[in-house]
Amino acid sequence: MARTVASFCRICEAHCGLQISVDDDDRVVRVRPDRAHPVSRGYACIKGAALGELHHDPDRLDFPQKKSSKGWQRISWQQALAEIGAKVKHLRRQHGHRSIGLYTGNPTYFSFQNALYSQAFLEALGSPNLFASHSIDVNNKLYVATKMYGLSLVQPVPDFKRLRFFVCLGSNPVVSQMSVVQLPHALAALQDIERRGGRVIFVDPRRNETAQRVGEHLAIRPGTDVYLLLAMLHVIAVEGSVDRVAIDRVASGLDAFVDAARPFPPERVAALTGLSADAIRELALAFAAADGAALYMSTGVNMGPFGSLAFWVLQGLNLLTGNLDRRGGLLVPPGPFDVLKLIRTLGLGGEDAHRTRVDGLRRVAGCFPVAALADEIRVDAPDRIRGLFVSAGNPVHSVPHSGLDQAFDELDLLVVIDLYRNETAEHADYLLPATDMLERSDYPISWALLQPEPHAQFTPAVVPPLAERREEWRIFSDLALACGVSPLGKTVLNALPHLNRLLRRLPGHLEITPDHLLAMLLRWGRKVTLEQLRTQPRGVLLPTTEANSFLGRRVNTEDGKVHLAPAELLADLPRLASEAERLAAEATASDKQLLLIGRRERRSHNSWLHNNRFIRQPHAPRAWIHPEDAAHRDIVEGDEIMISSEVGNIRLPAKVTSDIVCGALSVPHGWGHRKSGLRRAAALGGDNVNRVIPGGAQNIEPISGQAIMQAHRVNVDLFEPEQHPTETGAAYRESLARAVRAPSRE
Ligand SMILES: Nc1nc2c(c(=O)[nH]1)N[C@H]1C(S)=C(S)[C@@H](COP(=O)(O)OP(=O)(O)OC[C@H]3O[C@@H](n4cnc5c(=O)[nH]c(N)nc54)[C@H](O)[C@@H]3O)O[C@H]1N2
Ligand SMILES: Nc1nc2c(c(=O)[nH]1)N[C@H]1C(S)=C(S)[C@@H](COP(=O)(O)OP(=O)(O)OC[C@H]3O[C@@H](n4cnc5c(=O)[nH]c(N)nc54)[C@H](O)[C@@H]3O)O[C@H]1N2
Ligand code: SF4
Ligand SMILES: [Mo]
Repeated sequence: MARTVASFCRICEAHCGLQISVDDDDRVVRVRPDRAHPVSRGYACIKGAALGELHHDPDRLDFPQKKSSKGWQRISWQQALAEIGAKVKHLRRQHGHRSIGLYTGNPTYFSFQNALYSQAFLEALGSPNLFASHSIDVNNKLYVATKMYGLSLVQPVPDFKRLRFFVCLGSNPVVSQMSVVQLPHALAALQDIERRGGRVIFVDPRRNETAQRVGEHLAIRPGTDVYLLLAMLHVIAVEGSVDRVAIDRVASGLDAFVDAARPFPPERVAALTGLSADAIRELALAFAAADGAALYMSTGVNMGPFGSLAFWVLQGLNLLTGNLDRRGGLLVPPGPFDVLKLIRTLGLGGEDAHRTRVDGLRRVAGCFPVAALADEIRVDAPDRIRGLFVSAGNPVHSVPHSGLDQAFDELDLLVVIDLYRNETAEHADYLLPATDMLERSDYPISWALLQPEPHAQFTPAVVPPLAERREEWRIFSDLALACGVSPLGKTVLNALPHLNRLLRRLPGHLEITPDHLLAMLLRWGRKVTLEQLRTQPRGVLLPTTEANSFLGRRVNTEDGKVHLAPAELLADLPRLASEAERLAAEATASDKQLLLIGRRERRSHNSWLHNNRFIRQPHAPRAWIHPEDAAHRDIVEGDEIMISSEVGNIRLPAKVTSDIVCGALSVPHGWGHRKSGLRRAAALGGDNVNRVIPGGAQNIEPISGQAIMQAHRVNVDLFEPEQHPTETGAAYRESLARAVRAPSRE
């Protein structure tokens, strides 16, 4: 029956409300922003509008497939489950529980059922070998929150509606809608701050697309934000003074925290960051004086060489200036039920004793750094990883030069659960087709603590699954049964004692769906029930977060105080001095390498929406280079340039622009689909920037395991085909020519 229903997008944190129109044959004919949605209020980006095309894309995986000598062959679910189950049983028997691993990619955390059932599956198999995309994204934030607040998911969110001073480091909200905070239509929210007479300041080596439309811009040298933040701390707490009594009441370690800033007065930091000492001082003083302010940082800094130190100083500055736990500053929403308690009970988000075999790396928020995965597959140990499941991820493409493509070929079993045959799937033995977000029910639980405007919404599946696609909860439950273990794992069952009791009383064959679990969790929270959410498809607003509801009350450290001087962070401080010396020397050197940085684009989402015909990405992106750096290398707009590092090289057309600082080069990730089942994406050309970014466990931030992906030194030259005769594939040149001809829509 033709119908239009309210649902919401789950591609990014914003979770925009959508109106989805479906015809008599269950074809999704139109997806529009929902004006009546209480939080997104009619905002959605082109990716959300493209969900219908995602659902009907002819390149989607529709059936289980098995790789054979003749290529991919369609098989039945029954065969796939039986063969995978037998293989896993054999590997565990021969080599132990640790021989099985799981990588969960970014879309996992946008699916209640995938997040829950995939991790429960691995736990049921008795293996700690869980790897997740957050170690190539935000591990620094998760680690620092564990150290300062006792749990990884305590990530104070700016109170955008009341803020008067917002400093945004390394984020481009117009394009990304930010990260680790739920803010649909970020541009409007930021413009409102200015309209209220407040200030918005972007710190970015690029005058990014947001800074072009709102606020002020400080053009910083890549990888140096930590020095800027320390200089701000210097101005505020070394040169100035803070309310010691108030701080000591809720936090410990103030002196050691402030001491970290002593070596970094603005005058010294000016030479490192490329900002003037006056600008740094003005920023610090204005921030401290503002009536309601927030410092926020995202991937531009997370992925840099000092992501953890930077986030630590940033959190401390928010607290020292009295902006943490106040209206108009930053708040810690409690969620629809006690999410922190649940996480604590599940053992996620704190610290555990598991370590990787090779480098002894710790898990952060329950997961090992994916940069270590290739080593854990190749290590000469009896229980090295031999069987791997990859769910909603594309690590071969998204992890810096990782050796994963070769390591995956050494596995005895690789199973990929995805919407597409992506680059990782090319190395798999089995492909299992998952449902997309229109084909499954959902509640955005991973983001429940990250809502400046607390809100609860549930969506049932909008359409039935096409072909033989299956929901992840069912895939993981069936896999568990085929492997001879219980579908929900011990931790989930123990965390929900009433569920455990219920299960024992139920006849054995009855299934517990994600909706059952959700109903139980919401009932426990007593704020809203699933029945209510079913009748209000746009969800309900939850009470606004109270000021003074976090500090001294919900901080999860042993003494209930915020830890301002965790030993692990203090121990990382010496790295700052050696890098400062290197930066100072490079600032005066001639013939410089450029610092490679990333960016995102509106019509793109990591590595997975380039195939979408509705989005119509016109061409692969260009590398931004400053006119002086270009002139120095005889590069003009549209020229093909070669970017090379110690690990590889890539080629892209250049965009010459003074919107990027001299000395930096900006290239987005996720591109260069050549070997995959994404036919349209492959035709767009482009190259994968992760081929020039050094990877592996040597290139992670030492304490959090976050892969370092910003500010690597690269050589940049005009590409001259006659000097590289083997590099000129006809197809590549053709796509490049197309890219240069097409109008730039960046
Ligand atoms: N150089 C560089 N590298 C980066 C970044 C960068 O800035 N620079 N950014 C990093 C960041 S922030 C992230 S989050 C990672 C992402 O890294 P990954 O999560 O490993 O990769 P994605 O490209 O997001 O791929 C997601 C996959 O999930 C599939 N998928 C989508 N929805 C579903 C679903 O509902 N179910 C299932 N089973 N599959 C689904 C898609 O088809 C796609 O193949 O990349 C990181 N890599
Ligand atoms: N359209 C679109 N939206 C997305 C995504 C996407 O791929 N496309 N991905 C989603 C995901 S997984 C994530 S994690 C979020 C990320 O969201 P954001 O963190 O906002 O990511 P970006 O949009 O890449 O913005 C990062 C900015 O950091 C700047 N930068 C680079 N290096 C440095 C540096 O050293 N210092 C400073 N201060 N800035 C630097 C870049 O120039 C860029 O403008 O976006 C999400 N939303
Ligand atoms: S901003 Fe775009 S991708 Fe993100 S939730 Fe909204 S519609 Fe989806
Ligand atoms: Mo991300």
